[in-house]
Amino acid sequence: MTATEINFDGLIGPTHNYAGLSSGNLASLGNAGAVARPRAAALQGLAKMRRLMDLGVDQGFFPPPLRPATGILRTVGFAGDDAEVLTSAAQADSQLFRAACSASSMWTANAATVVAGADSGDGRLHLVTANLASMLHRSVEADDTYRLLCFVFTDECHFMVHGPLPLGAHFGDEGAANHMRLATGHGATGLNVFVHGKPRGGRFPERQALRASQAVARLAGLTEERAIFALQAGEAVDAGAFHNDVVAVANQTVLMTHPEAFEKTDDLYATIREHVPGATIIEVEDVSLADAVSTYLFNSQIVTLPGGEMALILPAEVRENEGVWSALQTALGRSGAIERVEVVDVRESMRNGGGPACLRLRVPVSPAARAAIHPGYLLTAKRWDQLAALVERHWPEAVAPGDLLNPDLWATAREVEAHLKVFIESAA
Ligand code: SUG
Repeated sequence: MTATEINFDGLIGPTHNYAGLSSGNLASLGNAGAVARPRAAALQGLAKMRRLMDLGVDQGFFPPPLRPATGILRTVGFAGDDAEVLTSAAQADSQLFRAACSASSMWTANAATVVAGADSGDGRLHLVTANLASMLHRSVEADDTYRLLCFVFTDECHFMVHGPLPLGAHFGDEGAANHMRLATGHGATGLNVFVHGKPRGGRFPERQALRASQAVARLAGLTEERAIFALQAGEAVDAGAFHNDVVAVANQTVLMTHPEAFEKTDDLYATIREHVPGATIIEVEDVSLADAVSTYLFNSQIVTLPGGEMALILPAEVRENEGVWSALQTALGRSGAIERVEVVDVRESMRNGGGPACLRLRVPVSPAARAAIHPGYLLTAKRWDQLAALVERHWPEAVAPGDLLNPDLWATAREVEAHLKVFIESAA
């Protein structure tokens, strides 16, 4: 089967802010209370999308759900009109209120786990919505995400969209951030590597439950030879790798990883080599876990370009750390598998612990499946220009913590939602 990959990036919403909501995410905690720049953030994200489009890679986007999310606040007993709900929630429980304001849906690597049609039990692409149960603000995303995915991927001949797993943290599921697919091509059958944590008394929460990964594999109909489950190294989680994509990234036959990313590294490498012909494992040596986390070297995207060569899309923080940059050059030079390196600036997202790879959900599709995707969520150069113009015109320049209580920001968010609806419908 021929297939290509579409990256669906989360468009960063107008309430982007630094609320310090994610335990175990050092950037989120370190920048709590700082002033955020939603317009710059969204434009940085869009510039990354455009860079990929200019490289010939297919690009889509997911709009931000409306925030603050009054629905969740009503569910837990706040009443009145929207302004009353928000004001009383802010007074009664400021953390819950900030959770309802978060623009965290931007990190679409956590929206769902995507299982390719070439691997699934029924030949369709499966998307299992992530429940994001371990962080309050992220769990708010799941229902909106499910609705969105059903809308974008409606055609049941090609797609099967699953709702979020039930039972909360017992089935904590963080989506594609803990899933890697290795295969000789996007359309070839591959090996799905599900990386998970386990409660072991470390410093930080371990967000992905093994049971959740097993459930995702089961729902997608993956057979035993198509799925492997690997435990994340406890040291990596303690160093701030709250998702596997902070310490490892894969594309087709290439796995680029920190040597201390996994608990049973040798077993994992052996399984990959056994199942994926021509597998290349690039261990980047001489980078501490602390530097991997602060630069997000492994939160880069590896993409296949139309000519077949691979490119690495890196955050600017990697280029600025001489030691990490030179370790990367050595590793890339040794393997020869990745021909091109592109540096992108996504600093506003990075300051909340989200690098280039966090901002995108990978969707491998056949030409027929691609044609069945709602066109409003796919980008062309012209539609990218229109989207960037909307951001320039409507997104606030700055959001400080106190601004989350300002009704003007809530009104701006509603206007943005209405403009995006029109933009999406205009493509249909
Ligand atoms: O879940 N940060 C996100 C970052 C997600 C990164 N995603 C991947 N690694 N795939 C998180 O921790 C911070 C929000 C705040 O503190 O305001 C936040 O949610």
